[in-house]
Amino acid sequence: MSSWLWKAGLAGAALVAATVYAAAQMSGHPEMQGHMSPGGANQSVASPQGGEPGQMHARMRQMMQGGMMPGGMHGEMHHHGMMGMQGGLNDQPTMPGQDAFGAIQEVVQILDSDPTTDWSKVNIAALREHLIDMNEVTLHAAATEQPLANGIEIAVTGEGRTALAIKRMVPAHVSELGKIGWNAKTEDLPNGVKLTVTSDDPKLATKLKALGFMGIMVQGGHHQPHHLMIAKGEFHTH
Ligand SMILES: [Cu+2]
Repeated sequence: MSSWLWKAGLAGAALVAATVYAAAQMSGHPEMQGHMSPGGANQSVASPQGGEPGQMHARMRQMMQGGMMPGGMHGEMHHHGMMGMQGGLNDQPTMPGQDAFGAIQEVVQILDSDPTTDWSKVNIAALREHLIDMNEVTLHAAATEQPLANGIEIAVTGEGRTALAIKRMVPAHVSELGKIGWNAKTEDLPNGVKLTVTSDDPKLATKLKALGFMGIMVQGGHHQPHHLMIAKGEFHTH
């Protein structure tokens, strides 16, 4: 169906794209826009040679007119996957710049697209503070690891904000380790904490020594749900 589109040339294709875009807007389904191709929603399925000039124009239109719409990122990423393989010249980057910036951007998009979000409770500043703590603990804390017969003992220390972040995050992580059945504890140090993790299982004891401080800190996968809770104002300690 698209051969006439080619012959119609750039202006014609752009006109079709604009019409389809306008129809999508009027239909009251803004989420369709991210998936729209100039010949209609089915075209990309029926004829996957989507590198036509018209599609480029449709995409640029989306970027200009609808780039900031709620849920728009999903549409953009959908397009990125298709366009990326074709090496489209007008392809747009998806990396937000910094990991913490991207984490906050993702959470704000989730809150934006959730009609039940209570904006009177939302606290993005608290999430930012926690992500700064994570940065301090991940990148700036000193971890002195001491192997034990049945596990590992780690002195985690730092200066100023780093020490505060260690004291907030590492003891909180111990309770998360308890949930996955690991035997962990912390003791206070003047500029951080001493983290001890042990096991009666010799295999796990060997693994603990191999994981070391950061390998142990990433256990549990609880940060993602906790970040959303912090942003929603439903979680005050981490
Ligand atoms: Cu976190």
